[in-house]
Amino acid sequence: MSEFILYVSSTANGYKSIIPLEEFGCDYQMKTLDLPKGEQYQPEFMKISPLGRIPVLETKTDGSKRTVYGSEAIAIYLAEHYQKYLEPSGDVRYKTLEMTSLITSDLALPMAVQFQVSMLVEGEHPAVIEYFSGQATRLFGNLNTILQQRAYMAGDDYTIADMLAYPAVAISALRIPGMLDEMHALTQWAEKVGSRPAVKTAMAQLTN
Ligand SMILES: N[C@@H](CCC(=O)N[C@@H](CS)C(=O)NCC(=O)O)C(=O)O
Repeated sequence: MSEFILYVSSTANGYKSIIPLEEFGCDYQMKTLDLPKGEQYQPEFMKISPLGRIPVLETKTDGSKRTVYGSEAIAIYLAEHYQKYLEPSGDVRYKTLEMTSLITSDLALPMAVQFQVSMLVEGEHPAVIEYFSGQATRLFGNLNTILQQRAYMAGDDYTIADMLAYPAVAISALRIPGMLDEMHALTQWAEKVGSRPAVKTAMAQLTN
């Protein structure tokens, strides 16, 4: 039996958990949920996912069964378990946590609203889509500015913040055509992160 089970779907938030599992060399198994069918609201899944959402990581590595919901919490859990890619204390630790939170909340919000209003809400809502696309463009632009000043999201070294940011740039950002065209630091960072063997393996999952 695998050490970890990841309940996941083929979405940017799903890949935000597959990348850390690959980077830490975990022995894991994936259980995919069909979100349009509503499998995430099954009572059994709701017991381990407080909002009925993916991703959820399940493990018995620490003795008793543990479940962790959410890409940020999963990345922090794995980083602390393997003691890698998140400093145990000090400035870089808190810069890493600042960036993981920013990426999974501030940046994820306009992309999620933009997706839901274009794909899930009935009718045409151009003003809402334009507003949230503008918000996303501003925040991705802020990431670009940050990466003009440092090699990785939290400083000189690759951390869990880069693992969480990559799917936002490689998947979510593409929904706004041309947005990244002038964001050279961000696109160069994405090429560097995307060429990591673990990231390549992670991004090749769930494609069938
Ligand atoms: N903050 C969470 C967000 C997770 C999330 O939005 N999951 C979505 C898929 S990308 C979901 O499961 N939606 C199903 C639903 O709400 O019914 C994270 O970063 O992992």
